[in-house]
Amino acid sequence: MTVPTATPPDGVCTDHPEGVTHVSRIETVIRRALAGLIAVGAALAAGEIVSVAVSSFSSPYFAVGALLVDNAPAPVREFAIRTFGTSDKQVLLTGMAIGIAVLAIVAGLVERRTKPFGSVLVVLFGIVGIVAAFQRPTATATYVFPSLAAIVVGVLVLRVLTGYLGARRNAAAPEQDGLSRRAFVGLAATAAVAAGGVALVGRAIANAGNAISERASLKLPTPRVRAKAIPAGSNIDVPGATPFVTSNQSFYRIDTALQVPELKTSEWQLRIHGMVDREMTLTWDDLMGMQPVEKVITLTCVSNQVGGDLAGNATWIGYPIKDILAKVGVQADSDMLFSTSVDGWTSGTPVSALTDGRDAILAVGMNGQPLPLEHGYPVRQVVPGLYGFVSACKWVVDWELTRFDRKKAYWTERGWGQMGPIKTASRIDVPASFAQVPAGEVVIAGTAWAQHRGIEKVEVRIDDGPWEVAQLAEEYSIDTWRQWSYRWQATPGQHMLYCRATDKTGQLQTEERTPPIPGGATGWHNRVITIT
Ligand SMILES: Nc1nc2c(c(=O)[nH]1)N[C@H]1C(S)=C(S)[C@@H](COP(=O)(O)O)O[C@H]1N2
Ligand SMILES: [Mo]
Repeated sequence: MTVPTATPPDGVCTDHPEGVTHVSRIETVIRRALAGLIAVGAALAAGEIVSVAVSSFSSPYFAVGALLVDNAPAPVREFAIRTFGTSDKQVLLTGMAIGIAVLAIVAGLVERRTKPFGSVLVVLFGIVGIVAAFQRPTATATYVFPSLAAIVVGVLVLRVLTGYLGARRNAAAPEQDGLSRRAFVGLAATAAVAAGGVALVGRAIANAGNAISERASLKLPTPRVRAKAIPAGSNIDVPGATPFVTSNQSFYRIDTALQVPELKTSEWQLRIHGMVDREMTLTWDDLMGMQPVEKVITLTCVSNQVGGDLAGNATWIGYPIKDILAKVGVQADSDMLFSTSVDGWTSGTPVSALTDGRDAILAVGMNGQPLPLEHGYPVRQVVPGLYGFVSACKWVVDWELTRFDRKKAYWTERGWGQMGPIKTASRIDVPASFAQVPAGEVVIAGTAWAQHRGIEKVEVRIDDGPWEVAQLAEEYSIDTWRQWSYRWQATPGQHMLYCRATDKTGQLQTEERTPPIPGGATGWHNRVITIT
């Protein structure tokens, strides 16, 4: 940075009849840093508003984020999910914002009249945005515009705020800002307010008449046959126990989407192609002309740790996948349904699991409402017995019938398994970890699942005692989880509680502790509590 050797007091210098300003070193640094921040903020705002016109997926900020998500090495991703859980996206976006702010300050500090390093940095950011936007599955040539707008606005604002554009050049100190303090503050405030306003207006336009407002008034089709009623006995009457049906608000959410796709029913299509006798494209109206079914199915994520809560049970409304596959005619040597989401994520589901008679559905409703946007609005897949990463494609828009030896889906490409059968699991929900409970009768309660095989038995062990059979809640179906409880005469002291389940094929839950990757965690859940 060029700083005048003798720093006169701030303000207008009386030596210069033109009113050229001298600025102290510290004020110069602050001005430059602010100029960089405001310029880059304005650039991002410009990118966002143009992306409203192009496509939300063309936003340079989110495109760069998506690029990071899709290319994060497996250990980094594992760490992020373990450490931040489902707030990993917020953490990434915040981290990006901090990184960008630092680079923006640098850009401001290094900008010069004839050596515009800061502007070059802004252009480089923009180019990264363009490259990232073109990686989006929906990219078209127009995806260049948001980043181009960001570049133009960023460079212009930076040049103006550093006084290199539109302000009088200071002949005595050509690298010094030619702006008076008042002019700088006025321009900086104007640019900051304008950028903020543009960003807000962009949000508002994007939200008007979009999928969110459509969903609020969407009428779900009425299934002719409702799901079997949930018997009262499927819920256990223990305070703190996991409810049999998970509300949409508390249903776990796992996906790679930094921006929840906003797809309207009128924009939704499912193209079915590949190893089929008749290619077909389904629209929302086509679906509405078909017979919906209603099913209660428990979903589970392969990333769930022993004792973890990445599982949920809902009543789904949708269309049997096997009926749709029958319409297109799956060729005999096709063994995989390769599904693609509108955000580019893919899953590969064994055709056998979709046609063997189980309730695999193309779902449009969840617990009596249209799918929440984060759970796949308007259409997703739900397949009993398989982990979500091989089966539960949200925002699904493309089905290719293919073979496992020809294609690999998103997570399989990143080191996870291929077929994804759900492993038998059981967990203790009550009492809480490290709870202090008075001696006497203590109810231990939990959840167990082995979707599409069913839960036969759950056993509980206290410390090194014998395994005792727990009481099972009434079974709804083999595709749903099952609650259990055990009454224990607790004696004072610290105790370790264990549980394990046996599925209906007679297979006992695996004792050996293994991590979630590649095919789901194994091991018996345990919990330490203190009886007082
Ligand atoms: N488009 C898309 N669909 C997806 C995913 C994803 O990342 N993108 N994740 C899958 C995984 S790993 C799981 S466990 C389930 C979770 O569904 P939920 O978020 O509705 O609970 O969605 C599946 N469908
Ligand atoms: Mo998952």
